[in-house]
Amino acid sequence: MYAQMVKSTGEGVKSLDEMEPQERAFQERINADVKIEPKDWMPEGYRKTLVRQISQHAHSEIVGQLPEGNWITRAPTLERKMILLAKVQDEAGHGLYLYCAAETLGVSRDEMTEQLLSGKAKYSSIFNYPTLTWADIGAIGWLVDGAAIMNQVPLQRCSYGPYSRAMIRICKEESFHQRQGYDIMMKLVKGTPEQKEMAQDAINRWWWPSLMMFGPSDTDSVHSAQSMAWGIKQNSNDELRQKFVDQTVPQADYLGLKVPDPDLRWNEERGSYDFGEVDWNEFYEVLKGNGPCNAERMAARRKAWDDGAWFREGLMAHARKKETRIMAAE
Ligand code: FAQ
Repeated sequence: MYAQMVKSTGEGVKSLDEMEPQERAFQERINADVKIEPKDWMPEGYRKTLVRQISQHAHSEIVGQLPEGNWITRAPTLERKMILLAKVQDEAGHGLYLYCAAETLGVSRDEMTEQLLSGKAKYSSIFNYPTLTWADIGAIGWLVDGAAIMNQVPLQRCSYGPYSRAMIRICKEESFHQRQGYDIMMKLVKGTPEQKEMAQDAINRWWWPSLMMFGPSDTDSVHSAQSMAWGIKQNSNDELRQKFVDQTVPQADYLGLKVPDPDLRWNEERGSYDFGEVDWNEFYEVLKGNGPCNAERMAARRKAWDDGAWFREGLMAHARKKETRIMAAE
């Protein structure tokens, strides 16, 4: 049984024998690959873990519009502007599906936003880095969406139905995003020496932050063991990071770009790449709010929330009026 398997690596994960009957029945459903739906009984920890992960994922999609949105007016051609605009709109849509999925767990969108603005909820570390050149838009599509797909394809099999179904739609769009990023990189490496240099500079700056997207190493991951036992996560952070490196290094080779890792080498025995240690100090500093763009991103979200206050108030007033009219007619 999966739950017992996880116990050997994860402290605090109960085995089936240690569970009360209701919790045991719940775990057995998960072990049998039956989806959990909003009205089903679930342990409070399962609900909280999902709210945390899904809302943080939703916030990431929304905050993730900012670094790319920055380039919409500066994209080099009309076609590139249209593609980038569509991509950024897709990210907004992903955020909305995910907020809706989290709402099925009894948390409102306003509460989730308040948690983001108060610093209680996180969003992905990757969006705290600046987009300095057009090549960064290529690198985001190729590396950031590439890492996002690697992480999100297994989430399509998440045990919670609404999250799993949202991920199926999102993954379809993410693969277009990854292709458009790679296409930008292809154009740049085939261009002038300056353009190729710009592409190399972008991979130099985005490579390590992309590896950080998968989260802390397995030994430091707080939630993995329980999340895997609950079928929320299917793979550990390090497993997915390794898969991403194995998939992406040949793509960099094809582009003629150098991955900025002196320790990167093919390991014949393991059939995958050995790679250097992520700078975990940098990762945790970004999580604490000390990344290059944390303050700017949060200021943008706060401004959007404040600017929308009149609209939210208007909607509520309209809903109240409508309700009063319906009640008066009854
Ligand atoms: N950044 O115990 P674990 C995208 C936090 S979407 C910030 O391993 P878990 C699309 C973690 O929350 C990108 N915080 O946690 C796009 C926890 O803190 P907490 C977002 C991070 O949840 C592309 C603590 O560290 N994707 O890119 C990060 O089991 C282009 C301990 O970590 C998702 O959210 C990080 N990188 O595993 C959009 C996917 N890593 O909550 C626009 C869904 C870890 O206790 C443009 N999420 N932390 O305060 C997941 O798969 C998981 O939540 C992980 C982390 C794998 C991110």
